[in-house]
Amino acid sequence: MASVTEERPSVDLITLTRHVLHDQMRLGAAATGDLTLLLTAIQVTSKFIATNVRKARLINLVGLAGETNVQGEEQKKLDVLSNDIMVNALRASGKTAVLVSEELEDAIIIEEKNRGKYCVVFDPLDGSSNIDAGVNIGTIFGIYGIRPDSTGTIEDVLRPGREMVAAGYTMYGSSANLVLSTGSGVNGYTLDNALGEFILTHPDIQIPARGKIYSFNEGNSMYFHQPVTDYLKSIKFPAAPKKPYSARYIGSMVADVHRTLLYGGIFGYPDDKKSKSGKLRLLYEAFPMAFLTEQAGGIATTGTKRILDIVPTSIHERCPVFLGSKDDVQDLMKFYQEAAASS
Ligand code: AHM
Ligand code: MG
Repeated sequence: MASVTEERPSVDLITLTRHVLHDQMRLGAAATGDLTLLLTAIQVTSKFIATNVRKARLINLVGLAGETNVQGEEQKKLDVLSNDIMVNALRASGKTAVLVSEELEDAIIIEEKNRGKYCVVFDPLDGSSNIDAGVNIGTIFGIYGIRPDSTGTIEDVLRPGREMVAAGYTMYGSSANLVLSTGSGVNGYTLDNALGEFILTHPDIQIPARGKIYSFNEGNSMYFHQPVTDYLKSIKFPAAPKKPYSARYIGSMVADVHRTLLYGGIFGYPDDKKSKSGKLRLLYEAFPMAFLTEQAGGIATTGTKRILDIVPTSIHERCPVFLGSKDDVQDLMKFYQEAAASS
């Protein structure tokens, strides 16, 4: 028979706010509490978006923006609504100076009265092609501090990803999972709907050094460059006694990266003969995911260079992405090195 203590629910829940506060207190006087407050604003937006994702089908949130409902009110597509939720909450937090969203062509420079010292780059609802099918989607975000003496300009976000002070995502699936790094490891939190709090459920996430899963959109195979084609062949037709890798591809970066962080393996969205920089956006997709991957002990590369070292030249630029387990990504990189050596 199980003992009473084994059956007791946990009575010491670590909430995201408590965990971040503790993390920031370690910095002593250097921590003003501003980042904690900003992260609090972000987790509130995640709860709000999670609620809307869950009831989307019921309240006509799916479908195209610009449609009108029977009352003649304009319907907002979930990704447009999520963008509005984030912009409003981040502006109102008083902690931001510059916002970059996948949904907005231009960066938002926050007016003086609401201005803080952080810049947030985000994709409010990534994987939107999956919304109508009820497949996992997510919010991705990265945070920079503004440069000394800056009051907030676009230059504050045109900086390498390694200069981010925090990055994370929230995945909206069977539960909402927020995964965050403030630069000292990666932690995962699950939204307890009854409490309305994100609870620490995945402390100190470490990517296994090698996995057994590859995650690429192989529908693009005819466009892939040779190193990618050769690498994929090597994991699908390995020399005995090695076994072939399993394929898993959801088409939602947040879900594919989440699985990669937990189970290991490699996720890739390469550049190819059709898309010379790939598909994924550098600032608010590749950088935050590369930041988390490195913090979890993995590697994130374009195939030839570290993603976090890229200096962006525009806010919506794209970049090739390969990330995941150290050994798997290194194997992929060897194909690029061999191709460079023989050319
Ligand atoms: P989006 O920002 O328009 O949603 O596109 C990004 C998404 C990623 O979540 C995912 O990794 C990728 O696009 C999937 O692309 P594809 O459908 O070409 O495989
Ligand atoms: Mg996106």
